[in-house]
Amino acid sequence: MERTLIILKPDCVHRRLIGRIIQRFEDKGLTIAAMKLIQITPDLAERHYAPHKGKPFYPGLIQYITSGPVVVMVVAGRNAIAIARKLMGKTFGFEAEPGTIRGDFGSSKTFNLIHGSDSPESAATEIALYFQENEILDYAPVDTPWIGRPDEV
Ligand code: 3AN
Repeated sequence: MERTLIILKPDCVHRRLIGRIIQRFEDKGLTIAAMKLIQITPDLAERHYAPHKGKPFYPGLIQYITSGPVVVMVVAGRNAIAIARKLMGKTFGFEAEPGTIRGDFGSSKTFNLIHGSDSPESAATEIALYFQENEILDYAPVDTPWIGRPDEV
């Protein structure tokens, strides 16, 4: 099953949107395989956002992601990475389509509510930054047979 790292960023936690946003992942049929509330340290933030180091928005990004509690989750399911990115919408709230998380809950460039891995490689790297393998639970919710046939073409 494909896995992706999702972070509900500090604006999401402060604005009490955790439940409503997690609901969208559940509604879509994805599975929460791991979840915790943490405060990201500057050191961890720098490792997570290493690919963006040197970009003009990098200092603000580190400041934002370390500014308050976040919810980190491993979300699993077939095509979990692409599905999560579609649920999130475009990076900036003012460009994201209505119906998406960013499109419905924000209009800012900086405060964009949520992170989701953008490829299987970054998902593996990012998940390892936040979770030990034994913290990630491998289980099949009872509705799994009705979420999608494994042999569908
Ligand atoms: P996404 O989160 O949609 O994958 P990326 O990977 O292009 O977006 O950027 C990573 C993060 O960097 C974004 N989530 C956003 O918080 C931040 N970011 C990217 N570009 C800007 C920008 N021009 N101004 C402020 N923050 C930005």
